[in-house]
Amino acid sequence: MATGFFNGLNKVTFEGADSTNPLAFRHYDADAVIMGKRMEDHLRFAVAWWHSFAWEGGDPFGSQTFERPWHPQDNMANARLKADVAFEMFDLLDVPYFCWHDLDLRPDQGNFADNLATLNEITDYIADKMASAKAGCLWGTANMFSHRRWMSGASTNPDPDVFAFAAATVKSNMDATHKLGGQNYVLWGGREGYETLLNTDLRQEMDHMGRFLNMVVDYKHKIGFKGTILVEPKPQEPSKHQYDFDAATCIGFLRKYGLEREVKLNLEQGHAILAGHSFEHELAVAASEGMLGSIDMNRNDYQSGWDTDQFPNNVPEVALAYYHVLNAGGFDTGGTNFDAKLRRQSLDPQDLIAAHVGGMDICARGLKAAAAMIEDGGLSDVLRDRYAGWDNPEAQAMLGSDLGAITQRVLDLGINPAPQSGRQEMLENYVNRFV
Ligand code: XUL
Ligand code: CO
Repeated sequence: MATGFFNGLNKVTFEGADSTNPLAFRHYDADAVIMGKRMEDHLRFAVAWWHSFAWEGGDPFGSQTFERPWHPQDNMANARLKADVAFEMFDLLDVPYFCWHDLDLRPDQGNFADNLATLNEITDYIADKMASAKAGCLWGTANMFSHRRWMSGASTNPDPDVFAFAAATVKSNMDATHKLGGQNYVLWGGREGYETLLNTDLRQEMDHMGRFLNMVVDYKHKIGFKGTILVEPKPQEPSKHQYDFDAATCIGFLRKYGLEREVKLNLEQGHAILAGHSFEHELAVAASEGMLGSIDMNRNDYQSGWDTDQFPNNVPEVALAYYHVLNAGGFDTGGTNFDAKLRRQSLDPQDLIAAHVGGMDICARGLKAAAAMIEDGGLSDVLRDRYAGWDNPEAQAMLGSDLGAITQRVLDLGINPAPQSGRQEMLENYVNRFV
């Protein structure tokens, strides 16, 4: 039976670029083929359960602004109602995926046995709904940052009992993700870091985190989970310093603990900005190591210095992001999860739909621009020409040589390099032709 939450709203359809309907797609045409693949299969959109259904509109200065029929979120009846509404929204948007934390689906029960029982109960309920729905699970994860038990970390907690609680929690969430046919399992370490080094043994905490992640990978193989294990870099917030600072830091960590072939990265636009990078930097770093797994698409405020999780709306940024995704071969098990929330004044059900429609359309525009740049080949030509000197066998031979022999070569040939223009403005103008 319909909940009536989205009463009066119809399934969103593609109406083309000239449409003025605010609740229609103007660019996202799921079946349109781009570079040999349907748009839906390129973008693999997912709705985030936490921002769309669990977040109540609070900020540091005020609490809840949203009033939803599934409030208060402290009982299983309302958890089921929330799931009913979620699936109505997935259907209205025709999205192929959703993502969740255990805590978004049902309230924390205060002890592990009841957490396990209620997680199984709500994910059975969701599995039933999935049987007659299009939307599948892109990824699941455990919220190991909200409850006070996690305040000093989960796998990095100085208290071994918290490590144990974290291990049991991740196991139960991997089981639930597997049951729902999840394509990936994510670990974001919001409290895996520190507030002050005065009370922190950084080396021991990182060793425990590395050991923990190895147990996660072992368990994935034990249960035959075919999805990808993903870690999600973010430099700070909620911890002052988080160990998974950025893509490069995570890659070094994964190599140190022998996980570089088992774990990939879930990269988020806003987290890149917080780390002082651009999103395309993070994507390019991960792709260069074959570790680009999935993306959390959103937009960060460039002034606030905080994680604002806004819906994306900047075509040039999004186009460059998908340029790197496409160059890396596109998504395999990954996808585009909207880790984005409404502004707290956007109270109405239709704001939820409009936010996703806009986000999906921006991503579609970005994807089309990225594909056009790749098909045109202008940027790859520039790279080829810029590094062409290295095609020379004598240049290649230097890489197997040594400093003394290279010095002799500089003297013998009188090598004196002539600087070449990097042509940055011309390249920026080139990109603007496509966005
Ligand atoms: C927090 C964040 C998380 C992860 C999943 O900044 O991005 O929602 O995506 O735990
Ligand atoms: Co995220």
